[in-house]
Amino acid sequence: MKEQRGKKLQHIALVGNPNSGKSTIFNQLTGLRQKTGNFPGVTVDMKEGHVRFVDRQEVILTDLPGTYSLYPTSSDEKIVAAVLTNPDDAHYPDAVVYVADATHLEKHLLLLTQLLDLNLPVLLALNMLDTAAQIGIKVNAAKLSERLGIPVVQVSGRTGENMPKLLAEMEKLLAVPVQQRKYFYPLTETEKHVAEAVRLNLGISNTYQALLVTHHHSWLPFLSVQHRTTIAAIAQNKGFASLKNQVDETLDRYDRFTPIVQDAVQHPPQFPSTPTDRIDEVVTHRWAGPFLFFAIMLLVFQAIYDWSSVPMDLIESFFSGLNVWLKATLPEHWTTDLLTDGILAGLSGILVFIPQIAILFF
Ligand SMILES: Nc1nc2c(ncn2[C@@H]2O[C@H](COP(=O)(O)OP(=O)(O)OP(=O)(O)O)[C@@H](O)[C@H]2O)c(=O)[nH]1
Ligand SMILES: [Mg+2]
Repeated sequence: MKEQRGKKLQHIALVGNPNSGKSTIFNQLTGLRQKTGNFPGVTVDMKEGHVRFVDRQEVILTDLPGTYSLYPTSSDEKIVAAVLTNPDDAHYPDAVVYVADATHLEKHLLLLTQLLDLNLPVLLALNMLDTAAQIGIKVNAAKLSERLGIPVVQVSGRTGENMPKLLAEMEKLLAVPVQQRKYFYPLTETEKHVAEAVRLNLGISNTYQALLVTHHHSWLPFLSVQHRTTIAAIAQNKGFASLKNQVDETLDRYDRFTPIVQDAVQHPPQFPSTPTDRIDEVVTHRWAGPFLFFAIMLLVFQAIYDWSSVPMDLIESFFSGLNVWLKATLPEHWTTDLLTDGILAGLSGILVFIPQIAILFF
């Protein structure tokens, strides 16, 4: 970690769902060129940059991979869960900027509510302000801020709108210590028992953090073998069903934040659907969806097993032609046999599968 006049620099992390615009905002704030892209999973590792506030205080900004919740399903999502459940991690943030897509807010707040329960200092950056304005979506930031109990800033990573305001809020966030919040998701009795036991055993300060550590004890990299054994014993002893609890917790969180979003977001009377929405309407339709799925599968099989035979036959006939020509041209010798029946035949046997593999990858 870099030091400033002998003082450790504070860390602010950009957290949010995939494709919410974290890397775009990271680039705006740091002046760096982190890769961005209009599909999930563009950032699969952490990237750090430096940001200087108006009072010249410097902080480290971390661009984390996108994740839908702290219940990860892929290795890049696990990075986020592993950092945020371990205050001793070198990347553990002093504050979090939660980036959400203002045009799809109803899908973006699950992870934020988990961060609230970890009692992290967090502010909500409502991104894509430009698109929201274009399609007539208005978000009442003051209402959202009041209901969630955190600062809310409306920004556009693409146009750079309100970036100075975001910087000012980030600075304030670091300056004011966060009070112990009321849990957004009140744990069930079993969860409380398990989490409290794990919390006391491992010396964790936050109950929700202890619950997450319990859920993920089998893979969290910072846990010792002894800790894993202890947690597994506690979970088994209290009849803790990890997967079921994760599902129930997620549904409960949705039930709690959906009314907040509905209250704060105003859609235009005739909500114009985006191209993605129109595609979704067809491909996820009750009848058309399965039909399309089987049609695409059929197309894939047809392409792999039938259409690919054309380039395969071409490759085969090219090599057999070459083989015949070489045998007729070269003198009869074991090196000719090695070249024709050994090397060329072997190559042909491998290359003949390239069309099928290429189609499969496509
Ligand atoms: N219209 C609009 N598009 C934006 C804005 N911010 C980001 N985008 C676009 O949204 C897409 C995703 O942006 P990224 O910055 O790669 O998103 P990310 O959150 O880093 O995504 P992951 O790395 O996959 O988690 C890109 O095509 C951006 O150009 C914005 O304010 N307005
Ligand atoms: Mg990214």
